[in-house]
Amino acid sequence: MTQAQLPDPEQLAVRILRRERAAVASGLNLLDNKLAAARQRSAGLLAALSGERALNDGHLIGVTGPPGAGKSSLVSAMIREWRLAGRTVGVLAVDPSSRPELGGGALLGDRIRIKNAAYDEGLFIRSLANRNQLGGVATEVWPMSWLMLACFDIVVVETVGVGQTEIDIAEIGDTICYVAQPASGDTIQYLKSGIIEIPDVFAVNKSDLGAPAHKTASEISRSAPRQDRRDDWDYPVCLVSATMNTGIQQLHAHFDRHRSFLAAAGLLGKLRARHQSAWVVRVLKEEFGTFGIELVGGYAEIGRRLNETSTNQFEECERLRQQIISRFKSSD
Ligand SMILES: Nc1nc2c(ncn2[C@@H]2O[C@H](COP(=O)(O)OP(=O)(O)OP(=O)(O)O)[C@@H](O)[C@H]2O)c(=O)[nH]1
Ligand SMILES: [Mg+2]
Repeated sequence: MTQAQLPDPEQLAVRILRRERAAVASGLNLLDNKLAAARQRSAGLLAALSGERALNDGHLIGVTGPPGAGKSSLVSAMIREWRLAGRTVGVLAVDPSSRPELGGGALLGDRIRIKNAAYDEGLFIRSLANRNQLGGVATEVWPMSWLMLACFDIVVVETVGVGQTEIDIAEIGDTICYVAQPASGDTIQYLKSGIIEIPDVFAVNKSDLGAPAHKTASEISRSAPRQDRRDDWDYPVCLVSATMNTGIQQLHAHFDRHRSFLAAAGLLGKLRARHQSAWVVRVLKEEFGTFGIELVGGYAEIGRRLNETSTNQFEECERLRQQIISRFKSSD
């Protein structure tokens, strides 16, 4: 794509804020484009979308958990409920299952179940297959979430797995929901060994299975409080069934309550700013390594520049990239 074919960031931002489907899709494609000219425009687009709204509105929810726990099924049940309540929803499915027995992707199955997905103006789903880089969530997921946050009430990022992916998703979402599989001791083991940080909300799915689900829920309730509490949040454990469509409203009430908790404690803006800085550092480190970071004065200097309130962090990131590149060149 030549520079002339790339969309104008200001115009695109206006259309994205109006939630025009084609504009949202084209914005996401732009953020996914790694060419130099596209990077500049991406930064411009994100800056145009980052206003007060992006810092304080919307709700970015990370849904994670082991393979097969029912994350995709649960996300589709949640979508139905949110849409019934008149809330708009954007979804980024980072690692939709490509298990062949599911016909090439659980999300595709969900799309069939959500029959009106393509016609529903209040719903946008983008799947990002194979974006679990080195076991972590790819860097483009944060700017993509940010774009969606500018135009949808709720943005869900679904990722599979525990370990690195779980840590990464914790650096993206305002609220992290961990979907647990009944009768699997994994969650408890991960919690006890500190492999996973405590998610904000636990959803024990498949409650229709009865006793195993109840047992897992009470085991998690007993284990979670052993962790060091970071704050006054109560880390609820919620029994749900994606297929029977039960417990979804309660789960949503916990999400809303967590968001209110963050906002009332003045933590929401801080959390997002922290996630944004972590992303900038990660992008620069991934591209240039520690040597590149040193070329612009090291982590402390980058942190200082990002904290200057007058700068937009996406644009500052692009300026830092350019500086590193030119210093690399002059050190030849
Ligand atoms: N009994 C029961 N089965 C469920 C429920 N939710 C999902 N399942 C089943 O569990 C399996 C996995 O569901 P998915 O939604 O694909 O799970 P996932 O966590 O997204 O899986 P991956 O994307 O592969 O990690 C499917 O066979 C679903 O039909 C539930 O509430 N009850
Ligand atoms: Mg899935």
